[in-house]
Amino acid sequence: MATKTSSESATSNSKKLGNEKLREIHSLMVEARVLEERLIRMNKAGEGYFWIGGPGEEAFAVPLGMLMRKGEGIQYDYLHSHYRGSPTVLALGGQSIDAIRQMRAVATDPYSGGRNFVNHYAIKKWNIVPVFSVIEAQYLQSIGTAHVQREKGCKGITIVTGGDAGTAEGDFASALVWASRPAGTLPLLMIVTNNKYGISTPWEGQHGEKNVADRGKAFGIKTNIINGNDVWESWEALEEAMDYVRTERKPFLLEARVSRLYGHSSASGAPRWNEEDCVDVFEEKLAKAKVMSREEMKAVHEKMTAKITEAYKKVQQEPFPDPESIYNHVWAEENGDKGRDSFAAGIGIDFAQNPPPPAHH
Ligand SMILES: Cc1ncc(C[n+]2csc(CCOP(=O)(O)OP(=O)(O)O)c2C)c(N)n1
Ligand SMILES: [Mg+2]
Repeated sequence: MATKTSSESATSNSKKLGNEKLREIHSLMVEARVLEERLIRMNKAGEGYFWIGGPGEEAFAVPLGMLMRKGEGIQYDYLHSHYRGSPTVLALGGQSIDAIRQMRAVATDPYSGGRNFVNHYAIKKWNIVPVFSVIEAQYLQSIGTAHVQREKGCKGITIVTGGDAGTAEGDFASALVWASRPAGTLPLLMIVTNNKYGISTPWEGQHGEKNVADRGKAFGIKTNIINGNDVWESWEALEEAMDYVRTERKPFLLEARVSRLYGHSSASGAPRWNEEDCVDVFEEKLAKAKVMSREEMKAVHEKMTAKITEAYKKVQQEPFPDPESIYNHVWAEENGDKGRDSFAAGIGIDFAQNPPPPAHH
């Protein structure tokens, strides 16, 4: 049997996904990358205290956003994302300017009003649950929305993403148990993007198991391990896993091997690493399959660079939060200040006597 050349398999793959869809994926991947590179530069220039984000996960994270059933409430999919999900948020329709706002911590940041790290999204109208910095706790939180979706017989599913090192946390192990109980299996797609590092600690010294996904097998959970740097492989694996969870109402554990192109975060200096770049890989295949010419790709990069630069300049003119807003959104809206005041009374604090500190900007 003749083996396919990489050009031939790129062509057959492209047919399956369709040229228009491939161009859309390319555009989103480039926008996500240009955005993250701008965020890194902002941090290095002192415009934002900390950077962490998703460059290297685009080939997997863009298809994830495109394939989700987007909307608000339990009939739609929930996303409990980790802090590398910016390509997914863009693919769902999120605006890159909002990430720049959160980076600069301005009041116009719609996710946290300028109060949280960058790439800590929260978009209620699309079921994007607030991202938090405590790693892997999102796996346990995801049990909650998946449980409600199971109880109510919904079409919606719950999707949770996290890193490889975090799977050492008990929260991940508990999520495997809760998702797979035979008396109440959950419609939960558990995703681990494995970049083989937890900050500066390499995978090899920390994991007795060969693959994270293998841990699902002990619980009867369906699993798959894929090359998350490949758009087609990611798309197909996600489609299959989502279909399974949606129709069977059972969990699926998907491990995507990805690159970490700028190290862990600004805490490690965010230098460019010499790892496989999924945008380069994708462009090579698109060119070979004649889906896009190199000139067309260059035009996409230029367009996105101009878009992000314009957004960055706009954000520079936007105000920082009023110090008085420091306690906003800490309590559920219906409790408002009463929630704050009864909490304060409980611990013996009078907020009127302890106003927020003055602004330092
Ligand atoms: C509960 C908890 N422990 C430790 C940390 C510090 N911390 C932040 S990111 C990180 C490593 C995460 O590695 P991994 O899960 O592989 O995700 P990656 O950053 O590689 O995508 C650690 C230990 C934290 N944020 N929360
Ligand atoms: Mg990792």
